[in-house]
Amino acid sequence: MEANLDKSTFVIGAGGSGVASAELLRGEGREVTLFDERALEAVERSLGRRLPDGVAFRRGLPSAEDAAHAGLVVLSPGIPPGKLPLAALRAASVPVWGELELGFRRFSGRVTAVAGTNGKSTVTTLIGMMAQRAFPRVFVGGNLGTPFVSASGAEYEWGVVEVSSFQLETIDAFHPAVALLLNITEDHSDRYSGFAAYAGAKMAVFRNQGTGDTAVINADDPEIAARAALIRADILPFSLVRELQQGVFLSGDEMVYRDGGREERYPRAILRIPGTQNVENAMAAIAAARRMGISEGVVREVLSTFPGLPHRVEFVRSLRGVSWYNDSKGTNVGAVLKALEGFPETVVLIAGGKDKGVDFRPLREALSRKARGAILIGEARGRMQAELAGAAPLATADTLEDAVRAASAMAMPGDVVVFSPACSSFDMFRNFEERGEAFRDAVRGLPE
Ligand code: UMA
Repeated sequence: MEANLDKSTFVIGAGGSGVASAELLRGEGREVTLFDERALEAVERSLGRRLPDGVAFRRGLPSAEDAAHAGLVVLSPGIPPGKLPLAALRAASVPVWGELELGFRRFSGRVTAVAGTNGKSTVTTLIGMMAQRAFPRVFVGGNLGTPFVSASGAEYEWGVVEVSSFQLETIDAFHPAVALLLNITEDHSDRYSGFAAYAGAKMAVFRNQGTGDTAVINADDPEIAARAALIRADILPFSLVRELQQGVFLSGDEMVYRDGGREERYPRAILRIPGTQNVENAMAAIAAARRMGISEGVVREVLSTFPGLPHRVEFVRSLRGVSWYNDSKGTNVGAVLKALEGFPETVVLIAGGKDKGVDFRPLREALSRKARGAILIGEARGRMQAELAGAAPLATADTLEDAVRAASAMAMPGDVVVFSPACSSFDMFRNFEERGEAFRDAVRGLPE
């Protein structure tokens, strides 16, 4: 379905994606109405600025009657498509594109897209740093923070874009030359009808690929393996446990890259980012970067200097033999499991936050094996306590500061305390960054 550009464009959601989309379309001379369920004052307060000139604002979402007046709908990722009058829009032949789709249609270069429940931001940043050293003009962003639409209007060779399942729900022509799927574990159960729907949204990253394109997939992930037959691109897998003739795998202390008869070896020890999850992230980045034509030397240089992202199993402080880590970006169960497995030490876990409706029981086995105990906070703490009872000693706390004090009392010298919430932050904080900063402050405030 093609957009009717003589009619008004409805941009739904006035956050970062919506405002960047509205600005772009307005700049192209379109008539734009921005919709949001919050009042204009609240929207502008959180944006920290006025809406762009010439953009009309309407509180609420479009009704079925509005559909006939639109030529195109651009949807922000945080708003479920089901909140729109989809049948009326379809009847009026109005396409519904996500911000990712709009960004792709306006982008001048080739695209590498990074999808997966966990590791996306780290892998996007790694590939982005490699690409920026190899090519003069590279855009790095997407779900990572800078909306993809903001890349339009400039010339780029490559875009390295983190893509969420929310964004992938509303693609049409989006076609990455290199697409990565790092893993699929349960997340966002408050948005999807079931795991199959969530996994299906992630697999859409490969939908428009064909011969000549590259799909980098985690060969160890059973959910991806079960769906790999859907992929038409050339598959370059990575594995921690299996030797591959084609792909990247861990062999002893080396990450081995094999592609078309060529072999390169990257020592694991060059990585500054800790844990086996980061070996996977590095292998995914090697596969994508080499396929993008980035040299082996640049790949090595970035792998050996990248210090990791803030709020991603980030070291905060060592106090009385206890090491404290901030993993505020660990917003789902799979992320917590990866964080726990990444530490050889005994762990005290601080977790909890906004309840996304996921099953917390997959944490039980790792907690019983690795944890001295867990302190639970936030809206989800009651359900977490019920689902994790008996796996490890559990306590609850009303605030993050109280949780830090309780963890400090529980931890023994040689332990690690990690704040890896398995939940989003929106019950107590504005976002995961603010929550991670609050954790760091509380930890730094512990008396010597
Ligand atoms: N809104 C409504 N009705 C709703 C939901 C939201 O009116 O039902 C309005 C809100 O009042 C707000 C606006 O929509 O004004 C927010 O839109 P949005 O939630 O799409 O957020 P943006 O600010 O546009 O940010 C989005 C991504 N957010 C989400 O997917 C929820 C950001 O990812 C992304 O960085 C940004 O676009 C740029 O591409 C954040 C995220 O949490 C980090 N992503 C999820 C994740 O990583 O797990 C998917």
